[in-house]
Amino acid sequence: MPVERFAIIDSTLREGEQFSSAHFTTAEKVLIAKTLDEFGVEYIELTSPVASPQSCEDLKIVAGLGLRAKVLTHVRCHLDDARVAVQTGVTGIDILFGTSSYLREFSHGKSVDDIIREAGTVIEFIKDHGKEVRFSSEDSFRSTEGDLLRVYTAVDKMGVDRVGVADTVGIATPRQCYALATELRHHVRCDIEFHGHNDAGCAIANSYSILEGGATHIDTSVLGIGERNGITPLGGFVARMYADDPAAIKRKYDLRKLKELDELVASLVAIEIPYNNFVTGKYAFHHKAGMHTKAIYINPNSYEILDPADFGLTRTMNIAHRLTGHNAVGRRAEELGLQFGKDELRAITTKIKTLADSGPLSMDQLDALLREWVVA
Ligand code: HCA
Ligand code: CU
Repeated sequence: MPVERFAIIDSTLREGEQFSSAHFTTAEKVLIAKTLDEFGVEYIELTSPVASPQSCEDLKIVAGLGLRAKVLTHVRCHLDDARVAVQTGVTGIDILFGTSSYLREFSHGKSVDDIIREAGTVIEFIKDHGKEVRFSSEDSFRSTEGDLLRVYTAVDKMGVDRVGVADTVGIATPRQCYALATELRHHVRCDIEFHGHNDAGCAIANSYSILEGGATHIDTSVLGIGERNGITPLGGFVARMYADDPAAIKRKYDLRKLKELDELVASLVAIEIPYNNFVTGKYAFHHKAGMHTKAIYINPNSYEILDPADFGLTRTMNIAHRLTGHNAVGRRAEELGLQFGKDELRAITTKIKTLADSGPLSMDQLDALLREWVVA
């Protein structure tokens, strides 16, 4: 997939604000926005200005920072909301309407014709004010395809910049995402955005598949924070795209900022970065078993598709355990300036494995054992 073609809409300051423990102050929003901008996301989406008086103030402040990233806000498909949003200095406005039978029956009670008519008024108003406009259908994957396509086709004709596909409940599969995008490409000329929740663990795969099908914009948040267990995480999505084309991703984004972003947001919402997090998890570049460490010493590509150095990180190796191998032990000995013959190295390795059978060893213990072997 041509990596140049897609853009990231980071929603840490909108979807992310809906995360259980998120409550960003103005200064924190500014810091997150600036760091995202340094990373290079193309868009930053903030909470609706009608959510609260402070939300409106903060939106104006972030929109006025002069960032390279375009600043968006996210509002309901109401003229009242749009009227406030166009006065905040944002580049674009994301509007949202529920098209699924659930939302039509249990939320707003409107027909598809009502939705199209109301969207028309709001879209026209926003365009008249010279703003980018995106129309998204909430809970897209539980909407009937006929309804969805009617709505998207209509808003495309009205001149929206993007239509948004939202997997609000995290039910979509990669195959469905691909199929919907290819179908949509036959009906709309505008860009296609995807917003995917991660309830069933498919958010990154869905984002990737929908791009393959012809989508152009992906919503992310730092660490994936959002409602429930959140949406496509920025770092994981970028890792997926990097795996396709490292050089192109490095040109597009400052990957070395990812750790700072993950740490910043984790601390602001009072969580730890998960141990298995993409790229920035404590063990994301950790190697243990003998077969792995042996190959990593020779060529890191053998067990790493992401080069930690590209993200400003370093790999770690654990060789003090019973799954270790003589190659890794030999390398460690070399690092300590010790030389052993092949047979000796095998004997030392057997000793390490036997010791480690009765409990974990530390690197210090392993180093001591190597040094004592020389003396013995
Ligand atoms: C929600 C709204 C939303 C909107 C996504 C979008 C969703 O909080 O329910 O505007 O594309 O997941 O549907 O975040
Ligand atoms: Cu959402």
